[in-house]
Amino acid sequence: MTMPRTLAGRLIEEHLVSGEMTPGGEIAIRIDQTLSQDATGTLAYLQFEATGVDRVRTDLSVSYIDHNMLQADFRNADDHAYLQDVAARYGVHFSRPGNGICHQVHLERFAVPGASLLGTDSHTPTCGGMGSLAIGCGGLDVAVAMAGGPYHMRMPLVVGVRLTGALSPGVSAKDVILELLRRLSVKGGVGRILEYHGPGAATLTVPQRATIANMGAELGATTSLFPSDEMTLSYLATQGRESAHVPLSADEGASYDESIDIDLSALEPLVARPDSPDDVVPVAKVAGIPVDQVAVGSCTNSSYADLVEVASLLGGRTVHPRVNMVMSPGSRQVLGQIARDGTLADLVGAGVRVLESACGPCAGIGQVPRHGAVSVRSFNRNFPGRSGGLDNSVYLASPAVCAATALAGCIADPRPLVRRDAGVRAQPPPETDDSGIIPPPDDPATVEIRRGPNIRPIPAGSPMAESLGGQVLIVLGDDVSTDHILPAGATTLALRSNVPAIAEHLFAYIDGEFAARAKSAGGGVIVAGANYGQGSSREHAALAPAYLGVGFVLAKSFARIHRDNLVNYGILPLTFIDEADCGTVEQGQRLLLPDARASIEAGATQVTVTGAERPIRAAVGLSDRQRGIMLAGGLLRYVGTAGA
Ligand code: MIC
Ligand code: SF4
Repeated sequence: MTMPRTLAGRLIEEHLVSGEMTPGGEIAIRIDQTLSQDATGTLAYLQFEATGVDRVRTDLSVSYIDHNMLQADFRNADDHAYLQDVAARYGVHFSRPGNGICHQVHLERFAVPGASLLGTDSHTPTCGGMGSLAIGCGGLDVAVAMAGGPYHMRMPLVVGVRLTGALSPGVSAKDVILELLRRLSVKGGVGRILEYHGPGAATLTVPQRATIANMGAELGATTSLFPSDEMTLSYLATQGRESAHVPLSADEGASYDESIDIDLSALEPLVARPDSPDDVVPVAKVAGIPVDQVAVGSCTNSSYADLVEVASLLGGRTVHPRVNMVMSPGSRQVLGQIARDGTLADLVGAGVRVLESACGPCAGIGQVPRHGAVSVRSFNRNFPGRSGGLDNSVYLASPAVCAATALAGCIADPRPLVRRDAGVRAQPPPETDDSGIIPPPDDPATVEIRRGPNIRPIPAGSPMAESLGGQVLIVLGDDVSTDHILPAGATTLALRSNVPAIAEHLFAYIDGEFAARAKSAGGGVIVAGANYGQGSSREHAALAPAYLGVGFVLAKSFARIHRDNLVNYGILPLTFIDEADCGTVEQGQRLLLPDARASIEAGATQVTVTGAERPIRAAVGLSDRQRGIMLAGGLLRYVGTAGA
């Protein structure tokens, strides 16, 4: 008799290409769909071109333009033109600027229950709300998947999150995931898939599930997954895609590696305080703090139902004079829906500033608030500097809390505003809009690819040296995010296709001298605490240090995507075996790994780093394949020599 399987276990098994499904072991899975966005996409497609494959080998690949839309100069538009041409040339659907945020549009128009989806963005698990096995990673891994290669990862633990009860009025799906962040922290999901089940899960709509799955990224989870059920079918029906529906759930009696219970009825509105998504408190604890900016949108909370709820809570009143309130609809389709049913007019009438369907202020791309501002956002991240200014205090909350706050001028509980007769629609009206999606042409050979001057070749890696090491360039604490390593925001986004230029911005908010120091030292070493590289999938946070000659990063632990990106670009991730050693390392010391190459070739699981107060034992933790990648000098060289 076969063992009852969790839904995650079943979907992984159905896509398994190699490896044993033992937690922690390396597995490879077949990828059905990929998505990319412009900020990470140019690198991904440059790398795809380098594979020499003449057409993507997935069932579906979509290239979205949603991040860098300001077009402050020619560089963004050059990236857009390159991405449009390369999509046409290689058989990729192209989602035009203005069509919406990749995760929202993918959920609406393309996500399929049971399919695997790999995306060049950390919030790709949003489509787990649809029952898709959706995983975020660096662009190079997606390039390999588009070329027909499988995706390699460590088999995660499967955590069953059993939901009971139902959300009370004024309490949102956002509060479910904030509650999990409160309980588990930004490290709590690392090496895990969160699988939601139970009677409470059945009460949630697909957009609500997508909000929860989206922000599982902030837990560090590999992905989050909901069953595909009647709710999924009714959502797909609104998208004219009923035929994509397959019922999916865990087998009866399936057992989870770990279990969590949440009673939805017991939840209250929650808020994450600055500067981390896991610093979560009940709204009552921060109520009354004066607020300068309220922003609703992002891939977490920009669905039709979210925006209708905001309009309903604003209820014909005007936002407080102190507050600048902005709203970005998740997709052109959502914008069309709220335009047609009058919601947009209500929002505009309330004094809300309407932005394009794009990421916008979520990653500091416009709408940077005033010096010292307090901003309350329906977004997913509030790491320092992400709003575009280091001196802002950013709180994360549901669209309902955002609406109540905008009216009050200070952080406020939405529950007193909820009207019984509000009649907020659970699902969007059945109107679809694919006018912003350009399918690939039948005759791609004739497509000429426009490459602007800012699109620079990716620096080639080189095979791993006999020894690694050098000056300790920086010593960092716990939970350093990729926003700390390589800031988001309009300035750096324009440089995403230009590695030498973007490398100048490494650690800009923490240590403005980093790039200069690394250059004058001819490279070196980074030392960090736990969960190094959490957050965004931007591989520039690995590629730029590699470009400046960083040979290894020694940390207490790593976030999944960043660790893989380091390996993919030939930087050796090492972990302290005795975490106390971390405190003995000082900036400016010279750390050395004398027989690095020989140790990796020999399959060493531990190495000794010299040069600090005392020798440091460090764990290597690479799979055989990753050793091959390290020795070759990065994934692209490895694929060229050993095959994916
Ligand atoms: C983010 O939310 O930080 C981003 C910007 O979407 C990133 C991708 C990137 O840096 O381009 C992510 O989440 O992976
Ligand atoms: Fe865009 Fe923000 Fe979502 Fe990243 S988290 S994809 S920047 S909306």
